[in-house]
Amino acid sequence: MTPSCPETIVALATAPGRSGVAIVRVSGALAYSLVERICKLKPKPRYNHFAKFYGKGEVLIDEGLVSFFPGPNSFTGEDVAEFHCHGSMVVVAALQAYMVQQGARLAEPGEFSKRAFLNHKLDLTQAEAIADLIDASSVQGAQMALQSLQGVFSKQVDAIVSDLTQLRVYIEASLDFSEEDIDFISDGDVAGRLDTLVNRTRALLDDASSTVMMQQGLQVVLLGKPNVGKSSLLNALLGDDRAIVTDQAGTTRDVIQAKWHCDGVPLEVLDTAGLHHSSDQIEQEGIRRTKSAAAKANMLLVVLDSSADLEQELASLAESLALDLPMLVIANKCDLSNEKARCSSLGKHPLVYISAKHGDGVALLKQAIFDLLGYQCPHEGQFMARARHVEALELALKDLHHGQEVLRTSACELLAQDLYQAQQYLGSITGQISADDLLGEIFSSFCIGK
Ligand SMILES: Nc1nc2c(ncn2[C@@H]2O[C@H](COP(=O)(O)OP(=O)(O)O)[C@@H](O)[C@H]2O)c(=O)[nH]1
Ligand SMILES: [Mg+2]
Repeated sequence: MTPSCPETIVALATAPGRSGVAIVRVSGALAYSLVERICKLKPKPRYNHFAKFYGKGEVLIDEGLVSFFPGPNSFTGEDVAEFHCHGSMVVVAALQAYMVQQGARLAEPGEFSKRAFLNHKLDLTQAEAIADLIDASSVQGAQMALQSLQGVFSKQVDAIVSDLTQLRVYIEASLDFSEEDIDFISDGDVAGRLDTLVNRTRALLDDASSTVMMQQGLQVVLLGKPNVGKSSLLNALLGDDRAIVTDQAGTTRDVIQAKWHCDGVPLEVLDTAGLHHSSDQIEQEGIRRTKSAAAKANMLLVVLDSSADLEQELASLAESLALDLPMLVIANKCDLSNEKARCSSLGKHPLVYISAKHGDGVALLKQAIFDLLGYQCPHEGQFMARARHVEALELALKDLHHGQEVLRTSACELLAQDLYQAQQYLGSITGQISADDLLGEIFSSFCIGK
């Protein structure tokens, strides 16, 4: 076999085990001849033949359906054959063993999708969506993965990449004419086009990161002095008596972990020992654990007593923690301080007045948590993204922001560089951008004549 003609691969496409039907799938140059040999027939493209399946030594293994999909109009883009046999692992093993004897090899995980990507049948996000669809544990997750598989996410990335490419082409071309007395930047509304690109990338990033939060979940830590109502709040969020609540300071000594499904987002909430100066050895260890849990969290819920001086309390807690994490301040026991449950702010942090004991303001708190995390509930047509895509969008956005800065202050060369990098990051999402694409675009859209 030459390297340009990849080996023929074979794998069980259905779940292993006893079942009514099992499907053995083959992809590669030997697919047709394997059908001929095993089924003693010349398959018609995309037709279901009923056939007997013969294995080593022409022994009859099973009977079932066989179909052949000639490349490039197949899932992988290569010749593909599917053998539908009875769902017996003995039959499957015999079929596969015979195919291997005839020159095929067992496929590696994901190899069919990888070939589909390499043969441009799918882009990377679509290939990833197949895995996400298979792994989806909820109807919503499956629907979102299906949207990605149908190219909803890729189309949005491609649309941004296309506009970014046009802007790059314009900037690169204007560099060639930099001696001439033309103001390319203002004539081409470069700043306006760049602002639009930033806004669209940010919107896509918000959408993408929300779906990642939905899949991966987040860790949220309840922090505060003893007796402010952290454990009461945990119980109110869960709607369950998970943690012991008493009016004695130091009731919670260890970190308590609880799963909280907050409108479909799996959050892990950690209730902790109260932060204060203590000479008690057990409490000291509890406080050490509180700090260590806080350092690993995605977000801190700082619980204060609403009758205290909130600013001062927050400052002293923030000082003892010295963490740079998203922080939501909760003024609890609003029933005692005659405050209504409501949203406000404390310095740069959002603030929510609640009564954990009476359950007032818990809905406001949920929304404030989502707002601070930048989480948006899935909308109609919501696609599924992965952490890799979020990272690429963040990096692209960073470069575009840098581009906005250099446009205000200095040369076009630096802007061209930022746009180039942003394009690489965005292109890495779908796996479709290469240097050749840009060259093609430059030559096709400009007739510079030199
Ligand atoms: N009135 C009132 N009491 C509360 C509220 N939240 C908690 N408490 C009381 O405050 C005391 C300490 O609560 P707890 O949840 O154990 O505080 P923690 O030490 O921060 O975990 C208990 O007696 C609770 O019943 C509230 O919203 N209103
Ligand atoms: Mg407690």
